[in-house]
Amino acid sequence: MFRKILIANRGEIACRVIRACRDMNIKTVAVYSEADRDALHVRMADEAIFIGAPPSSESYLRGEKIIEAAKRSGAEAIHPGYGFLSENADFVRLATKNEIVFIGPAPEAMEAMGGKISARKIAIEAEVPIVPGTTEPLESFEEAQKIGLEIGYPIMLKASAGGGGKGMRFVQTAEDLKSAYETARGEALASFNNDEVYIEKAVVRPRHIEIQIFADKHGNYVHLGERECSIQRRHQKVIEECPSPINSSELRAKMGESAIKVARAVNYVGAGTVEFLVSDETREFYFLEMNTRLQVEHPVTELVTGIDLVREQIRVAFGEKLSFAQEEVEWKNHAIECRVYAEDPENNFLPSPGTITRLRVPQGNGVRDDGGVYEGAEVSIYYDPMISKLAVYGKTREEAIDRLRRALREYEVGGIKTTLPFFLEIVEDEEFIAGNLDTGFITRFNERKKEKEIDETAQDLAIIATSLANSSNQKTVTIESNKAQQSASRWALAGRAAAQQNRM
Ligand code: MV4
Repeated sequence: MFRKILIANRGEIACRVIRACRDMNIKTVAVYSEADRDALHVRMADEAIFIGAPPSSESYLRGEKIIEAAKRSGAEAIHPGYGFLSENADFVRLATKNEIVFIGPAPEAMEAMGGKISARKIAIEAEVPIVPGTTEPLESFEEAQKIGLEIGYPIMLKASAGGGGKGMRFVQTAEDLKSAYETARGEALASFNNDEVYIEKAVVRPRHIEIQIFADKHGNYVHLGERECSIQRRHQKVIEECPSPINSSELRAKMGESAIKVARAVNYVGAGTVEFLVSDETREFYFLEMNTRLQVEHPVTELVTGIDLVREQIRVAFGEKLSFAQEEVEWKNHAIECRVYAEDPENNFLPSPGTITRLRVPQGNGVRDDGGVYEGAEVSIYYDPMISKLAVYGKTREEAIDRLRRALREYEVGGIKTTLPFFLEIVEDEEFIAGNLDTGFITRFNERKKEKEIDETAQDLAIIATSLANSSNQKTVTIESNKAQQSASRWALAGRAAAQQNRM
């Protein structure tokens, strides 16, 4: 086995990988930027090497500096985590040239899945269903018009180089096409330096369900089931779970088989994720894209399968066979993960950097927290503000939700704002509890919340009106109605009270 691995990442995922290495008796090397001198991953690793200024373009994205650090420390392999260099084919080539093992797939597999159009072509070859649409970039607006009519509205315009919803437009009718076409291309060019866009039929109220796959260098392929990721905010996942509330063992087997077909088509090695859109009505599924890395939400799969994905990645990269066969994979219990961010849910999820003055992480039955911070640590403005992933499991979805609520209540973070209060509201939401999860969930959730606030304000006003009518003392009434104005939103007030209680 490897004796030393360099982790080319930071935050919770760097800590996660260091823990797996420690399990396996492998020495660890952290890299860090100026902003991360005191970061948790630096404290946890056996060694740490400084790689540059805070902006990731000057540190965590500098392939040559990281290779140099690996050579200097004698690390035989590099684990990239997610983000940063994890899907950079040139970095893989640079590592290979320097005789360092990249823990992940070959650069060719990465490139094949890097573009959405290229990925769609591969899926067709592999006889896996894709969302109906084009498999070449649109040449002109006129062509878009023609195809739009053929496919039928609504349609989606998507950037070939896209990701994170950038360069993506939902187009309801032919009249909206012109402006959508222009803005999608403009956004694609600005974000990816590539203005290629293509058309997909819009799937109505789809679910986003992905399949975890794994392959070794000996031609063995397995799938580890699905993760339901339909709850997204601005195309960022917020909550992930397994099984999907619409899971059946039949659907899982079918989607798993399709995911393996896609992976095989590019000779994939290591951990990968194949994303699908699933129609809520028909349960039909369509290939969307493949992510050629370990994903943020991998703990959900670990909790239900009992397989350590990072350990398996390391074993496979070393050349060992998968430690299990498909028939041995069992799914037990129900797992749910929340991404805890240093963001203010009461202020449009604005990042909330600063020093964590108090930290109490939930524990107990069915709770796992993958964190990247400690009490006294600084959440910097330079990187993704996710501070931890709170994952829970229970025998049933109900039990998992009960434990999630308990864990969220136990969680205390002081000094910065976090998304914990937002999750506390979601676990109480009837639609979430019912498992009615689709792409529109967060929008509907926000609308329900607004309605509730209006209701409560109306109730407040009714109480004031009553007291007005009943009161003979004019002065008291004035004070009360002032109070009512301040508390235009009882929810906001409750939030502020919670903030004062928990985080000061
Ligand atoms: C779609 C879609 C409907 N039809 N594609 C893809 C990337 C993801 N971030 C959003 N994507 C979507 N692609 C077709 N053909 C709807 C979405 C979508 C979505 C998907 C899953 C979860 C949340 C979502 C929110 C908005 C749009």
